Amino acid sequence: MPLLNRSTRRDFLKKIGIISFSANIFKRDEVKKKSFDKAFAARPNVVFIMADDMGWGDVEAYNPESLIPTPNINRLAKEGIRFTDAHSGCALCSPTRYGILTGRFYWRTHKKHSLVMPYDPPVIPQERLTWAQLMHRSGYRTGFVGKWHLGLWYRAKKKKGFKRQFTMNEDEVDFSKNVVGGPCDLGFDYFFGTAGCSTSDAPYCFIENRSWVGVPSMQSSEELHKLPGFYPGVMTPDWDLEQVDVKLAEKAVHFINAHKKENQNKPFFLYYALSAPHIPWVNPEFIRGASKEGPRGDMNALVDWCVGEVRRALEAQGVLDDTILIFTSDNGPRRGAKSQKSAGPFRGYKNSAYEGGHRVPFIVRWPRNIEPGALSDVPISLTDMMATFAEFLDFSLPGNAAEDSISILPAILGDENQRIRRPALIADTGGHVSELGNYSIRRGKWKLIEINSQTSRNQKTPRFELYDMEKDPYETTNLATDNQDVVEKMDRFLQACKQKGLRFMSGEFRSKHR
Ligand SMILES: [Ca+2]
Repeated sequence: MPLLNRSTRRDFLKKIGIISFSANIFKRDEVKKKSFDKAFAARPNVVFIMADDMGWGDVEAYNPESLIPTPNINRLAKEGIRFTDAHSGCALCSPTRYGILTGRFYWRTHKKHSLVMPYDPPVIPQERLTWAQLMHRSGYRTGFVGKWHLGLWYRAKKKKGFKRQFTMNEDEVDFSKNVVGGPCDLGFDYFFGTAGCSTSDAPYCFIENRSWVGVPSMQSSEELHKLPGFYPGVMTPDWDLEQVDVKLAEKAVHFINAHKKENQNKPFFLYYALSAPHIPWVNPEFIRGASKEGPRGDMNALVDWCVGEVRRALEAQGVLDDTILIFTSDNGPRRGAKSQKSAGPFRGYKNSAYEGGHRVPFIVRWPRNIEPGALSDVPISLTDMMATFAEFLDFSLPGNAAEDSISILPAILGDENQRIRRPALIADTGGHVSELGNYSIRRGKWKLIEINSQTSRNQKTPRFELYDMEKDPYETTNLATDNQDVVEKMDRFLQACKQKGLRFMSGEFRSKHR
C-alpha cells in the first residue's frame, strides 16, 4: 500500500517535475519525446555513500564530543536532514548490504546468517529484483564502487564450472576469467571494487565490471598477517592497503565525471561502499593524525575526506543540487580508543543486538525538497531503500520482492506520520555462532532482544531481553521477567514478520498479533 496518498504523491511528483514521465513512455512520438527528455533530466541523481563500521558517535554532527573531525559529513547534515534513529538491517556487513539491495532480511537467503566469506558464491540470485534494477528500469545509469561482500561466481582453473570454496583452495581460481553473479549481473551498469572487505579479505585485487584488474599472483606477507582481522591470501604485486580507499574515491569521482560527459539525458545512481573505517586501519599518510583518537579515528577522518571528494565532483559537474545525496554506515562501530564514544551514548558495538550494534548515522541532502538542518527521530532502516525509491519512482514492487522494506520517503520529506506506518523495526546481529540467529524488534516503546544461543546443548530455548526504550534508551534494565506477556506478543510478532515479511504486516493482519 503506498504511503503517500495519491493526491499528495501527485503534488510531490509535480513539484519535482517528473509526473509526466510516469505513464506509457514507450508510446510517445518524437515531439513528445522532447518533453520526456526534459522530464528525465529533471530527475535527481542518487548517490548513496556507505561507510564500513563507522559509528553514530564518530560523526561530529551526531556527537559534538567526537575526537574525529567530520566537516564534510557535518555539512551534509547542515544542508539536509539528519535521522537520529536510523538502523542497519544487521550489526554485521553482508546481511546489511543484502537488505539494502533487496529490501529483504538476510535470513531469507540460503546462508541465513553470518558473513559472505572469500570465494563464497552470490547470496543474491540473478532473478531477484534489486535496488539497482529498480533504478535501471526507471531510466537511471547505475554504478557500484567499493566493497561488494555479497558473493561472486569464480571460474576454476582445471574443472569446468565455478569455485564454491573458502580461501584454502584459492590457487584453483582462474583469475584470467571473468567473475559473474556480482554487481553487473544484478542491475549495475558499472562496477569497480573488491569482492569482500577491501583491506582484510582475499583476493586482494580490484575488479572492474566482470574482469580482474591485474592478477593476484603473490601471497600476502607475514607482516600483513599480523594486522588485526587480516585474512591471508593472494594479492596483486602492487596492492597497497593504504591506497584502497583513495583508489575507490577516485573511481567514484570518475563515475560522476564520465556520466556527465556521456549520458547527459539520463540521471545516475551511484552506490559507493567505502572500505573505511573497517579494520585493519592502515591509513594513507595524508590523513594520519587527523583525529585525536589514533588509527581507527584517522580511518573515520578518511571517510569524511572521501565524502568531500564526491561532493566536490558533484559540485564541479554542476549537479550537486540535482542529486539526492545519502550518507550512512553499514553497522555499528568497534569500540573507540581514548575517550571516543564511537557508538555515542548507546550500549554495545558492532555485532551486538543493543543499539550500538546497528544504530547508524543517516543523512540525506536534497536541497530542492529538504529543509536545511532538518532533524528526524523517526525510526528507519537501511532495508527501506527499495520501497523508498520504488515509491519515489512510482515503481510497483511485486509481492515477492522487498518483503521487509517500508518506504521512508514521507519521513525524508518531513512527514512525521511515517512513525505510525511502520509495523516494527527489526535488526539482526548476524548470528556468528548460531544457526538460528539473534534478533531485536522494536514496537512502540518496547524493544525485545531474542538471543538464540547454541553454545550450550542445554540452552535450547531463546533468551529474551526486554527494554522500555522511552524510559531506558540506553538499555540498562532488562524487564523481560516481569513482562512475560509483552515478551510473548513481541516474539509472536517477530515470528509473523519472518514468515510474512515486514512490508505486509499491517492492518487486519497486524491487529491479530497484538
Ligand atoms: Ca561493516
